[in-house]
Amino acid sequence: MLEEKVTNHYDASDIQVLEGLEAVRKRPGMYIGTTDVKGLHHLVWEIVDNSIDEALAGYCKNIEIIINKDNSVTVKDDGRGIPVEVHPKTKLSTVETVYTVLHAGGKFGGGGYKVSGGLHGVGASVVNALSTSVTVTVYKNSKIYEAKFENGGHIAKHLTEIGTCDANRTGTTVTFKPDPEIFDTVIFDYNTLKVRTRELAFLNRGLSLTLRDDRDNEDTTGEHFLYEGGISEYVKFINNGKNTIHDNIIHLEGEEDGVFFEVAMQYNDSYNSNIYSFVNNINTHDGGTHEEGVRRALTRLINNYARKNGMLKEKDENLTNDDVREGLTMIISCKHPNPQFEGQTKGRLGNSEVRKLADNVFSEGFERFLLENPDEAKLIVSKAMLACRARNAAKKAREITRKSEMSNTTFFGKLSDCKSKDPTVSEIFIVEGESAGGSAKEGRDSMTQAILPLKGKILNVEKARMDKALSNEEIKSIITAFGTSIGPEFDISKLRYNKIIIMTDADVDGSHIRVLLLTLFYRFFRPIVEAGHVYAAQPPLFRITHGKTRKYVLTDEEKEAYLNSLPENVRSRAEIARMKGLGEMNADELNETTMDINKRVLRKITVDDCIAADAMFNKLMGDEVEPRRQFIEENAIYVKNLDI
Ligand code: 1YM
Repeated sequence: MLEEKVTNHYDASDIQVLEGLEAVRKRPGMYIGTTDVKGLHHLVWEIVDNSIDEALAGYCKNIEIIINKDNSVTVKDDGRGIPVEVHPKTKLSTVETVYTVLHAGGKFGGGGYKVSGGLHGVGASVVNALSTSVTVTVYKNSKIYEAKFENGGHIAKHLTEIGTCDANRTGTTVTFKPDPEIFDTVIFDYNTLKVRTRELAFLNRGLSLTLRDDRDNEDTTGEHFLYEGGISEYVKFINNGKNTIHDNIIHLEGEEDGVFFEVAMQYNDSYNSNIYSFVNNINTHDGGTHEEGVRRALTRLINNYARKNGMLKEKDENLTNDDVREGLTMIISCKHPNPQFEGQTKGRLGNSEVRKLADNVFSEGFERFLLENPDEAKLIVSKAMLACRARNAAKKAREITRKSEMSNTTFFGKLSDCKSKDPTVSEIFIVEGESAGGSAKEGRDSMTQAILPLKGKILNVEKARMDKALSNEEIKSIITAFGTSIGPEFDISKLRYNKIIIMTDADVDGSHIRVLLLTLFYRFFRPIVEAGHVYAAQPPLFRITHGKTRKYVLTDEEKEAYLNSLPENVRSRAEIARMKGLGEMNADELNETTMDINKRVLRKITVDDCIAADAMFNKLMGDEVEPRRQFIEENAIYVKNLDI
């Protein structure tokens, strides 16, 4: 009788549970954003977030993430272990409740708050809903407990004691296998997991995170990430390989009413800034009050210092936010019990009290730094003053650019524009070399295709300020052709082409030019890249002729595959020519292989992770030659998404 009652109860709660999880399966996007590869990796972070919460509460020191042979993922922590007692409302164990009831999580913990990112505690049940199997093991009270779920969250095994363990062993281990019916792909990418795992280690100092890939080799111990210096070490990591203008990284922190705020910074001698901010370990890519507080204080303090020490005279204009951030690498991290995320992508912190906290903590600490380190202070201020001068010079240069743009057409340089003035159908080919430019001009559809030949290598903007870039002829013609202007006047709505297509040779030189162009776009036209307007053309590497048939292929592999597909007697007589470069192709050939919208292969260039991209651009464009060389030779440009 008693047993029947219990069973009945489970049935009832099962139904409720499944309704909740069914909603997640019906609209996964609402819970994890997307069901592409990004959404897939999101599942890992939902589980890891629970471990990080446990670490932030002070109970967990080690977290391990393992990609298993079958592409399931295991996350282990040494926290207290998810509570195992029966939950009064659901009559299920708390473990099962957390994994099957939407909006469980924090409510069941009692006291304290969750400060890590994620879905406010609904993460575990969402992961369960989107997995074919989940196993949760809890080590607690000298016992080992296990619960299993299958096919989108159905309880397959209620929480059961399966053994005993040392009294001091506690923790939670979760293994889940994403549902291939939900996700476009269920193959985890090691590097994606690595970048974020490392970031979590930087953002949570003293916490040890280990990542291991068991798919090809079970003997590896994985990679360990543990940073006692926290975000200071993040700054050091980003500045690695750059010339810093002061040795010590400035690290400031403070807390008020349960809100913790910290910032780490160091200037290098480059002209770009790398400022990244986080709230509860989530990247606030659109900034917010924590960033504003720091920015306001930084600009005010540097101006005050410059005036007090006679570096800025009375008649001089104030340094701007942009001036004082040139060459600045900065990480801002805020842990907030009740963050308000704003904006369309929820990438902005809105809590107004944080502005003041950030300003106070930063101004107090940074003022002390300036006073105690006068040599470094002068270097920092001088750099901002140089930036100010360059900004004014660039403004003049842009004005000249705009004037000549309006007054004559010669300013378009060597641009052969298309006839259409409709940006939605127009495209521009940026072509390496004038001879290739000639063939491209002949082979194009002049209605919609514009050609801009580049004379030689364009300036490396990673190493040049905007004023210098603006005096470079190639860059000037690109800016004019695009129509968007750059810097403060940049306006993407004025973009004159829907597709910007980089057309370079399939050799080392071509790759180099392509990287220089990508750097230019990334630094000066980032919204254009983000909006998906930039492509790389893929000129063929081989021409295979047999009889009257001509076939162009892009890679050695394709060549082999194509030859193997031919009957033996045809294959033996096929002629294979290696295409020497764009300049060697005649107009028809170029049109057929690279420009004709029905036949060509384009690769879309994206910047989906600014931090990763920046690290790569620095490797490519920074002072160290060897990694650059190696990269260019491997020719693996930051391009993906085949678009035919
Ligand atoms: C590998 C995933 O989930 N660890 C984890 C989760 C919890 C706790 C400890 C925990 C929290 C609390 C008390 C509390 C969770 N507990 C809950 C709930 N790792 C992983 N480690 N005791 C243990 O918040 O008070 C949800 S998550 F709701 F049951 F308390």
